[in-house]
Amino acid sequence: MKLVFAIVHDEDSHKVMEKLSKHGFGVTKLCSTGGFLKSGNTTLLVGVEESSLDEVIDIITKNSKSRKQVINSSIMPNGVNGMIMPYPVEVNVGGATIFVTAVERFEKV
Ligand code: 2BA
Repeated sequence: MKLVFAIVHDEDSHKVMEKLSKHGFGVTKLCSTGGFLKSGNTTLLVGVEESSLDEVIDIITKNSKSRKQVINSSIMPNGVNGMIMPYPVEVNVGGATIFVTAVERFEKV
């Protein structure tokens, strides 16, 4: 058995969960925060048999969009009396960041 951790955009999470459930996969949603943007995203946990792993990754990939997001980074420009100026930086976020780990033991009691 494998455990899939998929970090997706909040706006995609509902659709991804719906499709996974429709295909019979169990899924748990965790609210998470990215270290770089410091804004909310969603981490989905999916426990799955190895034979269905590709199907799960395919569903997540097909339903997670890539987006551009702008953050204000602070820089100290030369010659402006040491003032800190906000500087917009554009980054590409997602589709999805996916980790797959082995499950040593699985119990449902
Ligand atoms: P954040 O850490 O908020 O990162 C958002 C986006 O900012 C990233 O998108 C990436 O394009 C950019 N970014 C991240 N760190 C950067 C840096 N040091 N310099 C420049 N740009 C940077 P994604 O790569 O699609 O990642 C989306 C979210 O997935 C991340 O949100 C984080 O929550 C998670 N993630 C990504 N890689 C991870 C990893 N190796 N381990 C754990 N979580 C990860």
